[in-house]
Formats: sequence, structure tokens, C-alpha cells
Amino acid sequence: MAQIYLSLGSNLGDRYHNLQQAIELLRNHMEVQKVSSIYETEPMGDEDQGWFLNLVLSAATTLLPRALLQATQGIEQEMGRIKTRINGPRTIDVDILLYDDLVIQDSDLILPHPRITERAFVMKPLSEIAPELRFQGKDLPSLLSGLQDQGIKVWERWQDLLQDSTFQHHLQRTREKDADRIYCNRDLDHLMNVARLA
Ligand code: PH2
Ligand code: MG
Ligand code: MG
Repeated sequence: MAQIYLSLGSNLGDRYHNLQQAIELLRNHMEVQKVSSIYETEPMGDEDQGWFLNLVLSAATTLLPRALLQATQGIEQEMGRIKTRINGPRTIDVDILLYDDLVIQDSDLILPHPRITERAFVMKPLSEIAPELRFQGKDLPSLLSGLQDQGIKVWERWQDLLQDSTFQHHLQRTREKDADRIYCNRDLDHLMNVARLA
């Protein structure tokens, strides 16, 4: 079995659902071990596109590198990824970061992934699930501290709910209904407190 690390990203459609679906499809090819938190990240490279959700996972697989690449690209295609432009928006992007300690320099497959250490959206989740990894003789915390703040933060699913127009509409209606109540105005603060208690 090979120890592998993959990076997943999505900035088109239901980004959370796309990540979850990709993980389920990956399970047909590997034993997924650890999945990092999800991060919401500013697009790097081509900035004229929506923010990404990114995560990193570790897995064990019997697939050889080329077969693994075929599997990940197959999933990208199955999920309807249309290649618009280099570094452009995508439903799902699955990149192979590491395959054991293999080094490959081919036109279509470079291992380790050449931009791991430049990208906070890879390094931060990677340091969560594999803090022991080292690159160029340096450990992840010191490599991370050398990266500029790239506008990445842990994302949780309820954050999409806050943007939802139906939710916003009902929140506003409730606020109007509760305007005269002295206690427990059911505003967002109140809802969050109830959720925390639950
Ligand atoms: N992927 C890219 C280019 N830029 N930026 C963020 N924040 N996240 C990505 O996954 C990403 C990117 C090319 O694959
Ligand atoms: Mg990529
Ligand atoms: Mg890719």
C-alpha cells in the first residue's frame, strides 16, 4: 500500500457537496484515513473567480501513480468538471500532493506536487492531518509561518446557510414579529446561542 496525500478544491456550484461527493468517489480507489477541516480560500493565480473551499486528505492505496492519476482525473470528469482556463473556476479539482516519497518529473505528473509549499490552502490543512511532514528539510509550522497571510479561514457548513436568501427572509420576518418582545428576540445571536446549548 502506498501512503498518499491529496488536495481537493471547488469554487463552482455547491462547493461543500462537491467536496463530499469527491471523497465518496475516491473511496472506491483508496482507504481514506484523515480528512482535514474545510478552509475557505481566496483564489490564487487567477483572482477573477469565486473563493474556493479546500481540504486535504491522507489515504492508503494499491494504485500505482499513473492509475491513481487516472482515477482522480476520472472523478473530475465524472463530476462534470469543464476546463475553462488554467487555474480557472472548477467544480472539483483533485491534485496528488505526495505518493510515498516518490519523485516524478513528467509533463503530466509531477511528484511531490510542485506548489505545495507556496500555498497556504494546502499547507494549513496538511499541517492539521500530518504535522510530522517535512519539505526541503523544514517542518510545516516553520514553512507556514514563512507564508504571507493568504486569506484562508476554517469554513463550516452553517456559513452558507447565513447567505441563503430564504433563510435571510425568514430571519427578517421573525425579527419584525419579535420587535415588541422583551426577552428572547429570535435574532441570529439568539439562534446561535440555542444551537450552542443544543
Ligand atoms: N487551485 C488552483 C488555482 N488557485 N486557489 C485556491 N484558493 N484554491 C485552489 O484550490 C486553487 C487556487 C489551481 O488548481
Ligand atoms: Mg490544482
Ligand atoms: Mg488539478
